[in-house]
Amino acid sequence: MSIEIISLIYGLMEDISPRCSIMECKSFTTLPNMETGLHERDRAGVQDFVLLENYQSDEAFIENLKKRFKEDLIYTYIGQVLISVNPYKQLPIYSDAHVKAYRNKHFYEMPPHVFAVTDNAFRSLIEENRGQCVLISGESGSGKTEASKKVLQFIAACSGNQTTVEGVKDKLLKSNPVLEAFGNAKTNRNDNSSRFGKYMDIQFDFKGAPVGGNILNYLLEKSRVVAQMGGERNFHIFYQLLAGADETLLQELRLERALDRYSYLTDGLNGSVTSINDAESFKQVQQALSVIDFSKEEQRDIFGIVASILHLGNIGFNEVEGNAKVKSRDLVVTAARLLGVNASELEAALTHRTIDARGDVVTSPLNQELAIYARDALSKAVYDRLFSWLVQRLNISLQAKEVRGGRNNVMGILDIYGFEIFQKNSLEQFCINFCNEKLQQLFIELTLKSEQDEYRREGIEWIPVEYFDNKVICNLIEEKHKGIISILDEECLRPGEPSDKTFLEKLTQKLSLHHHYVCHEKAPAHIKKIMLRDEFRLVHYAGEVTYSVNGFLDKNNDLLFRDLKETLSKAGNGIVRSCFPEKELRSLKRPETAITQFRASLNNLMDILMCKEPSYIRCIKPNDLQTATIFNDELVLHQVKYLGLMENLRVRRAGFAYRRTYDLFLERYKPLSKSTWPNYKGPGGSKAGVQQLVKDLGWDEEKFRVGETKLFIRWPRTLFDTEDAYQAKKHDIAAIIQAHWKGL
Ligand code: AOV
Ligand code: MG
Repeated sequence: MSIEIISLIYGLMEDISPRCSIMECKSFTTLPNMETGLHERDRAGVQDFVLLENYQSDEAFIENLKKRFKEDLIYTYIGQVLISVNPYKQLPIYSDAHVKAYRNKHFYEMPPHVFAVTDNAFRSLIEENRGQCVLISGESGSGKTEASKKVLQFIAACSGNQTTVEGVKDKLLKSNPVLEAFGNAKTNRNDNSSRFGKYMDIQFDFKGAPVGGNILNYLLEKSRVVAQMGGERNFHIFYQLLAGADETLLQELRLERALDRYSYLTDGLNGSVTSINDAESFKQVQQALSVIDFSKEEQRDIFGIVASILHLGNIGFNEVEGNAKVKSRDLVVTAARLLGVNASELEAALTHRTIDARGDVVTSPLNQELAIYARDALSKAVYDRLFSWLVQRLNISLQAKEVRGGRNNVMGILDIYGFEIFQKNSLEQFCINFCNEKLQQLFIELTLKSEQDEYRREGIEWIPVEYFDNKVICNLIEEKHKGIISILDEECLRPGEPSDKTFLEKLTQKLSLHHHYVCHEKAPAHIKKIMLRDEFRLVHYAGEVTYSVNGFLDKNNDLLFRDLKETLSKAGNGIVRSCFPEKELRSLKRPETAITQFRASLNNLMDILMCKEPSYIRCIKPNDLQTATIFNDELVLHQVKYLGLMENLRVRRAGFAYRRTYDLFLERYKPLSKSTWPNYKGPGGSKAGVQQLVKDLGWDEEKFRVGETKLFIRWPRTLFDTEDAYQAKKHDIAAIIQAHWKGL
């Protein structure tokens, strides 16, 4: 065989470039979506904002989103970033047929969809062995959790179907109703609001079948267990249990169906929510628990804990000579029985406090106020630890039996609580909004900054795009020694009599000159009018939020009296016992404050995400009423602005859709020119080879730029044409080879 034919075969087998694989085995006989987008422009706007003529205009941007929203087209791209507008109604776009249609398609071949983003990420993972993460952001109620479920649905539907894999997929899917029951609640923003952050890794084998998973949970808003704002509810599970449990279970738990019997359920919204069917959800939770192999005993313990909290909430106290006395002992007995602890011991622990000061053990009675505090701290701690236990237990069940894929064969999905502004905002909102700042920072790092940095590095002529970098706000919150978190911790640990008030004074003293911190004294008149003396205000990237410092110190200290911990460490309820290990009592180290733990876990999360290839879903809420069809221009524009979507578009528009290293580009497309086939032999290496090649292909100057190490291509169409030419050539070459073999 001639050398030429051998190298031809070699060239064909070397179907290289992972990223080039977007076009492998694909002849674009159908017009790519970018083109369809152009044709459809009038009816339903453009599918990719990059195609928007008036791309600098806010109005044009909103108009496009709105036009599409009215046609039930809720997804639009900015390049590879997916924008999703919550339709607040079920759309017929998530069927198995849709999954099939999006499977193995090039990103731009089909209309924008969360499935397209997932398929793209999934293929990068399998074909290139690059760890992926899907980052979903947007404010409360914008559709993050729903989007994360669609990602999971797509992966489950299009990956392997052996029995073992089916089992894993089932468990992954069933983990959602369980976590939502215990971790979601109705808020004034969202009937099914996530009150915890969730990062889920799905692990695949080398064939692309899911073999396991792992969930990381972030700071549950546990204060909700004991109190809710007007119009809001406690966590779903309490209502589900009361509505859905059969009579036998209710009896066993000593519960009655009427919600108003329980003090922990009567603070906020007293009753049911039309969008929620608690009884039905309870059945799903029970079924899910069985699929995830929770034993009967574990299930009994779980519901025992939930019921015990309802009973604890009803325990009242009298005060006799400054000492708290339990009002109704039978409630203590019931709660103690469900937790599996001694009733007298629980009663004593609720009304006394033991302090062990270097071996000097002193027990003193609590007054009524402190006893209530102790009771609520107990309920919150038990629920919070039950939640973490559930996540750990799910993880055990999801653990991959045997991992044969690479370490990178992992796809992460991040679904956190969205940015929120309530009437009253406390430490919980502060943490949630801080988390959103960090995520925005990551978006900036990974898209705006890194894109511009690459142009600079490659020496591509470039007009920098201005964007707001929220690092300044992240620093204001988390900078060591100077930030709000440090000031809060310092105040919590300080001897003397620190209080929320002294904390606020310190904040103002140290931060009043900061542009993103507004204190009462220095607030402009119109803000001062609406601010109270115990409040401070932060100018977040997504809007201004006024925080009330009431409770900041308590919540951050997160103190559970030793007597209660001790009682629980001996509990007969196995879950309770494992959640309050004895060794915690023996530890002399002061536990880290709530916010410090949260900051550490967030920074850990950022590290995990930084080393993965991200896909972005930016969710937008069309109105504040949770209803379909209303598109509030002003509300949407606000979100578009703070999500940095206009900057995102400008960077994208000014930039180049694709880039390839010279080596990879040349290796693939060298058959398209005589000067590069079978190898480019001229001076200047692959860079010069590529320059020669594109010249021979007749590319005009506007279509590309020559960087230091990469070729930058402005429009996808250019690449599609080249790929089509390559496919045609490949076909011809294959025919030549076949003829050659026949001739032998
Ligand atoms: P969130 O996760 O972003 O809020 P959700 O995903 O819970 O918001 O969405 C809120 C509600 O909007 C859902 O319960 C659905 O009723 C509806 N919804 C969202 N996306 C879709 C969709 N694609 N199709 C149909 N309905 C949808 V929060 O967890 O509060 O930040 O903390
Ligand atoms: Mg959510």
